[in-house]
Amino acid sequence: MSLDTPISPLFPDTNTSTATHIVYLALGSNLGDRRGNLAAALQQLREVVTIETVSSVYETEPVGYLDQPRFLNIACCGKTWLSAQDLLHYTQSIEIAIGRQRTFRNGPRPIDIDILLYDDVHLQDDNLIIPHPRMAERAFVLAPLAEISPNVVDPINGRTAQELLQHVSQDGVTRLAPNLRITLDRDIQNGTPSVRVRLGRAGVVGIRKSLLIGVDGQQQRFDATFDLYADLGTQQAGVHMSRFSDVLEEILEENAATVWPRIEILAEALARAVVERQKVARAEVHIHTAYPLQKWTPMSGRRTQEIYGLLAQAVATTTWSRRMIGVEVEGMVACPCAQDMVHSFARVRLQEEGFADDAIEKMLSVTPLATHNQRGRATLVVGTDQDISAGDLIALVESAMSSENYSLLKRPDELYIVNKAHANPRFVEDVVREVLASIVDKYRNFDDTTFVWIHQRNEETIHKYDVEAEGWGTLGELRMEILQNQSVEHHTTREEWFNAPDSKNK
Ligand code: PH2
Ligand code: MG
Ligand code: MG
Repeated sequence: MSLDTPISPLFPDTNTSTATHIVYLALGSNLGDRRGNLAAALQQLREVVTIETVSSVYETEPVGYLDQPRFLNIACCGKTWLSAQDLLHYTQSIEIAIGRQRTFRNGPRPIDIDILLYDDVHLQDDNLIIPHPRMAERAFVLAPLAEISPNVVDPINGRTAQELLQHVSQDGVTRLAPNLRITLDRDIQNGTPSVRVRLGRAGVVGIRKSLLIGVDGQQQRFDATFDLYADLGTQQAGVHMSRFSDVLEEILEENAATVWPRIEILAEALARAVVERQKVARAEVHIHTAYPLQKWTPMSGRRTQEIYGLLAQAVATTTWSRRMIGVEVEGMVACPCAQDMVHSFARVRLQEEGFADDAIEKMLSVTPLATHNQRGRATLVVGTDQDISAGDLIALVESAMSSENYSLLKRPDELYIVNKAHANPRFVEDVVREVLASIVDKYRNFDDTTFVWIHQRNEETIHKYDVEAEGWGTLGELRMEILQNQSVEHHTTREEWFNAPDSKNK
């Protein structure tokens, strides 16, 4: 593909840039669900033809063999990369898939797909003649064709579709509808609910998409999960659930040429688009994805892929929007309390064994002392307009643990991290405090309104329960406590931060 060909972040392998042949097709159906059959045929054609225009739907009296139901006929045009013969084979496979039994010429059929024109090719193969040999005499072909392309020329006789149409009788050909959809007379979601009360969040959760994120040369494919919510006022029965996926599809496609640089910017754009499309006062979007990083094991220097979590959250209203970026990190945490008891116990035992006090102190200072260990799971979220590196956040959380952990460890690596963890015992609260202090230290130039939330759960080994600690606030509040030593009674919560446009850090 040439460099200036936009590569879709959603569909990087589509053939659209090689679809160069212009084709005109006629479709007809007079058995079963005629609209459904035509729609199914178009849907399958889209696999090989970039369909550009589809005509209105015409209801037509049968031509040729008369004792059969009326047809629905449409015409469409588009571009394909297939040869005429390959396209014929493909249309025949669609006809079979949609249930056409070979009956007799001009007989009834659930679907018939005819190639009318292929570039300005003249073709006289045994199985395929282009232009379609009977198109010039058939109003059920010419009416829809002239509608979408009045000036397209039949290369045999040099006449346009419009001219050809004027030379045939249009009796028995009626334009039925602008498209295959039937008009739905009600829109339940737009109705008023019987209980009038605001619902803060209604939406779709767990939409999955594989997409490219990153700047030039640093793009990475992510399998992301999206949750999209709208704030539902008192007057509307329901959100339009399908519009959420529409918005997602559109936003991702709209930026086909650029690729989203950062996941939280995508979340913010989605939240804005939901507000607009759902016509609501407020929308919220969450994105979650695994985030693989390449690491080296500490002693053996082996390459290992470690999986972290990457998340983004955004809120938008009609006038403002803001976003957060977050990471999920696992690490190893060694308990300082049990280690201290082991320390006292070891001193007593060494005394009982007759060692001198100064020898005991020396031994205790060089020997790693046992304690119970847990696997800590941290989530850190930062709300800011600044460009912030997820890798930095991961490193910051990882170094707040007693030790990082790895999916690949050779024996010398194991010894290294066990020693490292036992030299850095931490309570779950210590890890959380350490993260807050590191954030304050690292992001000195960030505005006071920057938001931080850190949560850690330790999966305890000596208990049947887990332990948790959580801290949050604006950088302003955290700085007051950590740097100024002044206690701040109330720390801004995530909800408050997402609802306070006045403190928005612009
Ligand atoms: N197709 C035929 C024969 N006759 N008549 C109408 N009205 N519409 C058709 O699509 C049609 C037909 C053979 O393919
Ligand atoms: Mg036909
Ligand atoms: Mg046919």
